[in-house]
Amino acid sequence: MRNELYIDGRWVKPMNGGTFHVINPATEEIIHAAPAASPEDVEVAVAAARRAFDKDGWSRTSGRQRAEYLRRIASGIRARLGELSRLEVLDNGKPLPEAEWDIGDAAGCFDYYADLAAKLDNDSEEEVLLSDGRFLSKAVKEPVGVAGAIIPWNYPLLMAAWKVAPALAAGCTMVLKPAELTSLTALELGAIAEEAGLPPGVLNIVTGSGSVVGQAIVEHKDVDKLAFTGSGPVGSAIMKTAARDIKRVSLELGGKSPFVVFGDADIEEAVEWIMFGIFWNQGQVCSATSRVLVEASIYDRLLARLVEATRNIKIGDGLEEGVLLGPLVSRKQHQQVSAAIEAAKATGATVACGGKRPAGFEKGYFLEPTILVDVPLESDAWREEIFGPVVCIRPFETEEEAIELANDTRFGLAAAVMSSDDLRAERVAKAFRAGIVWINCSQPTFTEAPWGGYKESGIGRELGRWGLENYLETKQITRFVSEVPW
Ligand code: TXE
Repeated sequence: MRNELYIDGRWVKPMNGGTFHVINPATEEIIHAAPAASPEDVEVAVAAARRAFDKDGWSRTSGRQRAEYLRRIASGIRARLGELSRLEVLDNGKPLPEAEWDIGDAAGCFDYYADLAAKLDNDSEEEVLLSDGRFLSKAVKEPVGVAGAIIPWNYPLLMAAWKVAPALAAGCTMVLKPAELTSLTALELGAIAEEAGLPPGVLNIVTGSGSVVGQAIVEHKDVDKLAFTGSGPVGSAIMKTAARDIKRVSLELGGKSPFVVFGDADIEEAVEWIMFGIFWNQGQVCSATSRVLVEASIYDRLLARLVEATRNIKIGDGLEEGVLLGPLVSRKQHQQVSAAIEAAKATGATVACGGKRPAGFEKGYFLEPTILVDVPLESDAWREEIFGPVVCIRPFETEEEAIELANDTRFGLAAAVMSSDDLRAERVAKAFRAGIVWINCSQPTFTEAPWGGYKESGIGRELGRWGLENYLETKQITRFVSEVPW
């Protein structure tokens, strides 16, 4: 485990010598003292990124050259998949198979953007047809500059990959700040970038608190673009500060995503997808389908099966074989989610199963997977993101009512529908006001497909070619070619 920051291609101690504790959420043990950067460290990191972009010429390298580095980073991640996955479990708590999945995906993300970087060599210029024949015009894609990335703790390395890979592919340089709860694998990414021979300053990794290190990145005049994934209030504050010098922003914030199950859906399959949609990663997923709406005709049967299956979920340390639900990431998260369950009960909701610390777990931030019914529509439990293994479920009578209930939220990240009637599923998918919609499934995520939210769930899209666009500017170059005077 590393105790230095990765700045300008070197490993350095924070200037003020600061550290913070890394806690294993399964045991509550302090496992490491991670480096706490200061605003002065951010200053050096941004200066290095600026120099690498402007003077050292990363922005002028060919896409093919950048693709080489990205592929080497992908191989570096794959070569250390086992070690990185274990670190992720120690830091975040998730079950090991989930961590392995994430790390493999992170490597895939670098490979994918390597391909797009190479393609940019041919795709970055596009002829623009003008009505005035005296001129020739083209639109040219160029990297936006120095990007600052601030990421959350639920998918530590994967969220870093979602931002670092497209930024570097586009020709941007970057200062990355992981969440203070999960810094370990982000620092390892620095070591992998170093081994890949990435030029100094192209990727800088500064760990520490949001209000100090994150804020310093957000406020820095030499940062051209900010990419953030995290809570709504912090996203909103970042957008406000970014407005001061018109920084580009992309934000991926929370959600309260609905899952609509019609009476003609297969109940067993629906139960599987609902569980995947809310209990994977302990429900700490921005797109978690936390509000389930079930057609009244199958509601009782589906609820009974869901409760039965949920009670069978094996809870434990993420490193233990067969565990499907690990601890929440931190004491604070455990307290918040537990408080949300208590508040739901106080508003009249009933706990159909779960709702408390599991028996036999005195230590660790463990919480039973929880199903809430009779949740009032105006209550926080129905309207606010809980970000834990807690699902609210209620019946509906008509398609119209289901759509209305699904869209009655200030969020719009994801939504899902299950029905054996393809036309209906397609109709409902189109009616959802959400950036990601799943039909007859929930949560599958693809590096190639756009990811991002409507409404208060964010702005901009990550992944796919849309993710690359986040880090590109479009320049018009027009040439006068006519003999004819003006
Ligand atoms: O988020 P924060 P937290 C939601 C979820 C969760 C809640 C709180 O509901 O319960 O947010 O989680 C950095 N300037 N999501 O407190 O604070 C911080 O260091 C710059 C949804 O962990 O938003 C971290 O790196 N940066 C979400 C990152 O922001 C600041 C994933 C996210 O932390 C900062 C995580 C500041 N002033 C939480 N303050 C999703 N969309 O997936 C904090 N940070």
